[in-house]
Amino acid sequence: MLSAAVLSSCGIQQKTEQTPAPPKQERVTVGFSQIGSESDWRMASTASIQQAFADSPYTLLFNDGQQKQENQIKAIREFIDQDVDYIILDPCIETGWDSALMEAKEAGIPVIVIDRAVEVSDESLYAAWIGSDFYLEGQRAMKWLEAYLKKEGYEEPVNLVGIQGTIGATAQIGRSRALEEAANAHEDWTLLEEQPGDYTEAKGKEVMEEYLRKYQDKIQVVYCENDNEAYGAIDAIQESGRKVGMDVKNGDILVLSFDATHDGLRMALEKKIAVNTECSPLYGKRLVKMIDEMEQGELPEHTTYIEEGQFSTYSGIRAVWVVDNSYLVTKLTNEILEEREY
Ligand code: GYE
Repeated sequence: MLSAAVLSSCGIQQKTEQTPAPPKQERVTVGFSQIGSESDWRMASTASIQQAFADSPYTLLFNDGQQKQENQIKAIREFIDQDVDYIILDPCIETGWDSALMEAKEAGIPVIVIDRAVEVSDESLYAAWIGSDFYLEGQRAMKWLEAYLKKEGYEEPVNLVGIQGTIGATAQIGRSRALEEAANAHEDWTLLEEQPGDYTEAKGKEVMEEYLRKYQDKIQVVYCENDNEAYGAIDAIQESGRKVGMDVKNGDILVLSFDATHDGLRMALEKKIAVNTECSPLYGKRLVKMIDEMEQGELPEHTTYIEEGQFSTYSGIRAVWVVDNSYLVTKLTNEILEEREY
């Protein structure tokens, strides 16, 4: 076969079919600044968003901020330069976003904040926020613990340690606050120490090892601010020769966790995590729907909280009360675990 170059060099004109080009339809482009890939939750959030946009008429530009705010700010500026139609931001920490968001606003690009929140001088700097009530999650965990110890007739003093998330992240602020308040509210509870574990398994393990060295057999409860930290803490406890479990009276260390990812639920089924308070990472479809509506000219809700569950194998607590509301606790089963996709 002769190549086009040879044909043209022989002076033979190639005939190309002249079908009229379809009218150019600009695809709506969405820039997504993700925090990083620190946890199973985060991977599930990324997958949910990428999948939903792949199934949508929109083009998603994805940026991984590697857990650094400066990278996320850079990504926002790049999205502005690329003239995207929307920006989705999951902010690693709450503060420091004013100028980047102002630049997006001036460029006429609506910013949808998801999961963690931003603390800005002017709420009109972003179009909408959708995420979890992290303080409530923490309160539910603490209320469950209180009810559990009571039901089990545990009357000794309780020493707790906290492994926090990334300091300054909304999820950390809310969950730590709930722990601190609950410890203050119970005379016989002592919060021995809190340290950040950055939501990672490695850091969770490191912090727990330090706690075990420092406090030895004084610890009854460890409050992990996500599942990956809990996996690390569980490892550290088991390696130290102590047992994780729910039999606090006989020296088990009781582990509380958040997220309720598949592995987190599996460990709850094995009673290594006493109660796992859910935090949903499934933002994808909600975001596509929100953009569909905004494309139709609708204004999104400025603030939306996601409803979440709580799981334990312990059937003695059906619900916990926080202020005036009661929240169901789901008895964890194999079927629930099997249904959990992330
Ligand atoms: O709990 C943790 C993740 O912001 C709610 O971040 C999210 C938290 C989640 O790394 O696993």
